[in-house]
Amino acid sequence: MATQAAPRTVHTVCSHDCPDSCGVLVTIDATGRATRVQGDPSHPVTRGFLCGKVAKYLDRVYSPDRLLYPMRRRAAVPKGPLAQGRELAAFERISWDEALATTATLLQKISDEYGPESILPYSYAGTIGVLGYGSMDRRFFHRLGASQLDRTICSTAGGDALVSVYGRKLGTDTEDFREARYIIAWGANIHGNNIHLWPMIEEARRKGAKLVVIDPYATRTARLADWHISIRPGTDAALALGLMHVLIRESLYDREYVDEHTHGFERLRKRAAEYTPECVSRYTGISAADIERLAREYATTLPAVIRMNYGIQRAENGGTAARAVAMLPALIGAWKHRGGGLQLSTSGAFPWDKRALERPDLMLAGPLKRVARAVNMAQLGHALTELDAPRIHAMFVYNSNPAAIAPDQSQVLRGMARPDLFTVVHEQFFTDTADYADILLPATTFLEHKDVQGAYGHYYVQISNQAIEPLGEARSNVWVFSELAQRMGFSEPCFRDTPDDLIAQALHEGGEQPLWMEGITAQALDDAGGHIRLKFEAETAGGRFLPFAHGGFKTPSGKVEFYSEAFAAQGLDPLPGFVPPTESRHGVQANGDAGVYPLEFLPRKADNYMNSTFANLPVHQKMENGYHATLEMHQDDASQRGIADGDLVDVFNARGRIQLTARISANGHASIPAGVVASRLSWNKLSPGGHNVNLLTSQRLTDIGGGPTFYSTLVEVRKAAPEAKP
Ligand SMILES: Nc1nc2c(c(=O)[nH]1)N[C@H]1C(S)=C(S)[C@@H](COP(=O)(O)OP(=O)(O)OC[C@H]3O[C@@H](n4cnc5c(=O)[nH]c(N)nc54)[C@H](O)[C@@H]3O)O[C@H]1N2
Ligand SMILES: Nc1nc2c(c(=O)[nH]1)N[C@H]1C(S)=C(S)[C@@H](COP(=O)(O)OP(=O)(O)OC[C@H]3O[C@@H](n4cnc5c(=O)[nH]c(N)nc54)[C@H](O)[C@@H]3O)O[C@H]1N2
Ligand code: SF4
Ligand SMILES: [Mo]
Repeated sequence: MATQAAPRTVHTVCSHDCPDSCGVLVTIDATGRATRVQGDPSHPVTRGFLCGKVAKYLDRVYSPDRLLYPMRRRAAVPKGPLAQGRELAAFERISWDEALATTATLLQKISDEYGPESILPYSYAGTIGVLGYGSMDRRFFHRLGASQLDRTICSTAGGDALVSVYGRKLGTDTEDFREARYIIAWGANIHGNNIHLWPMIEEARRKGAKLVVIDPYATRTARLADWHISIRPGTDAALALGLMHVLIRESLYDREYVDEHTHGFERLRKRAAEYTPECVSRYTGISAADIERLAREYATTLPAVIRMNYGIQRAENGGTAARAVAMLPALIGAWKHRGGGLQLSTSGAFPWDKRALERPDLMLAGPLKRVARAVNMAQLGHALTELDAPRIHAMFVYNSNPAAIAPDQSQVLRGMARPDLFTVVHEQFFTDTADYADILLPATTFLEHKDVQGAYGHYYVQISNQAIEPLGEARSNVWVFSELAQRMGFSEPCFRDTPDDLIAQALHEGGEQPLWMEGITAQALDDAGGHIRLKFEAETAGGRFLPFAHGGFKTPSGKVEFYSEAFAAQGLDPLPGFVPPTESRHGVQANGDAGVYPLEFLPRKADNYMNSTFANLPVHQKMENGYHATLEMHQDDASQRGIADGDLVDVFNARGRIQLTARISANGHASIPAGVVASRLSWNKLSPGGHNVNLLTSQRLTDIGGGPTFYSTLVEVRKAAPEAKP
């Protein structure tokens, strides 16, 4: 990158795992240093502002704690937690040449000895840039014949549920929320996790719209809403069925839309008939009158839109819950109106050329000569300690911090501590996972590499340019896997593709571009100043996008599927129904645990971190101040246990015990209802006792999509014995 006249501004895209995918303008000074980040004012969703986390991004990019060169674990140092600031002593600096050569040699040896499937890639969405998330890395592991990773950790329960009903992951346009008159935020922490939707909602409210929040926890969004419905965790399917019951009983549904566009209404009607408001009230803790009122308001205040987010699908029955909620807009014909419908994810609108980027065909060209087995990332503990045929002997971690974010942490860490496991970690910081690395590689941030990006919360394609030179010897994901492939002797030309080549491939440049992507090229993105809206014009009059106003379902029946023949064929319930999570107050009979561990635990995300990202940075810690290592409890639960605000408490179940400080909301302002306790995700090494909330979560999977069940966790809490105080 030649130094240009300064100061100058470079268009980048925030690549953190957030629906908003903000356009970020970076100001660069004469020395090539970034001096300012700012939301792109010309981006219709970013609208010139960034969230608090990324407004402080330069503190992260230029943090003194960045990993700046490759390292190798010193021979005598066992794998395991290292105190923050002391990590360097456990490693010795090596060159990239040596790091790559050692990695290639060991992966080859392990592949020869145990078969390539004994190698496990572990990555998620540290970056959601199209190249950084999955391109050269996938090619590499496909050619190697490594186990495939089933990337379930976040959204597969809800995603598969949405697809089972509509056949695709599309939703109401974020910008059209302005036109709504009734907005339900359902398991959606908009202020914490999706802030760029808020101005659209505010605009709608200024025109008289009502905002309803359905969340067990009183988020900032809930406190600012017109109506906060505090639902018991894991009971959303029951509520959705209760609403259907009222809508159908009172003929508030849209007969025309239902007749023309849906499949299985009569069977759904019978099912919903079982869910009277009284019975649903017993499950959800919401009064029958409120359930009726919500149904009536929702069906009669059009356009009505639901912002469903992933909060509801982190329960054991979360797939069915998302399915049931997703059916509501079809029942009332909400999709017909601009500003009506539902948004869970918009990611299905971006037709990237995934086959070209990921090259799954390379599995057949490699030593395996077949499709490799898939390992569920939500059961990493099991994979590293119990999986056989073959056993996992090497793990390559990038874009993820599994030691902190994966459930059932004690088993995960036991696996990661195995001396016979060869672990490579490509990271920006000394995370909890880096503490277990044999080889540690420094990674770039989105300011330091080029990428292209879509979004799961809007409909713009964006180009993210390289704004600054990589810090130290940091290198991008694309670079690392391209170099490694060459050291492994993979001769296919695709391993030499540059980021620009990959971007062109992602956009189908030089071939026939699919509908919605026509004319969107790297050059066009540059010319447009960084972002281009997907080309919906071909399908819609006036350029507004109403995804399901007139059909467009990609289900087997070609309709909205209230009843799923595909589920029936798999032996699953073809209709939505309420099955209480094993670990929940209604699951008592199912496992007997609720007597011992009576409190429902929500191990939530921090408003000022991004999963575990940012947790180590002082500015972000300061913003999160007051919540770090706390357990939010209702006064009643605290009093019953003799616990006062500020007391140190043990939070435990059969999987482990962590110590937190009780944070008891004053009466009337409870953040959480009685029977539910909540805490937030952070790094283990920054948590008292060295473990975060995931020590308590289980590897049980969701009913649909094989996702984790973080929000179906039972615990008990007691005042910590004085001698246990750290
Ligand atoms: N600041 C910040 N922003 C983020 C993230 C972050 O960690 N911090 N993470 C990013 C990621 S990876 C994702 S996937 C998105 C997710 O964004 P969201 O989908 O909003 O995810 P969550 O925060 O898990 O859950 C949202 C809300 O659901 C509530 N909830 C929990 N259980 C239930 C339930 O049973 N029923 C109902 N109705 N509500 C329930 C929680 O209390 C929470 O307030 O956010 C992204 N944005
Ligand atoms: N208890 C509990 N657990 C949870 C959740 C919860 O709500 N509660 N949320 C779950 C959800 S929704 C998700 S999505 C997962 C998220 O889990 P992860 O995807 O592991 O997310 P992060 O914790 O943000 O860790 C991402 C890491 O990637 C690194 N990184 C960023 N960019 C790059 C890059 O370009 N290259 C490389 N090599 N590394 C990079 C960052 O430094 C960071 O350490 O956590 C899950 N775990
Ligand atoms: S984390 Fe989300 S809201 Fe914050 S800058 Fe990135 S995309 Fe925007
Ligand atoms: Mo996520």
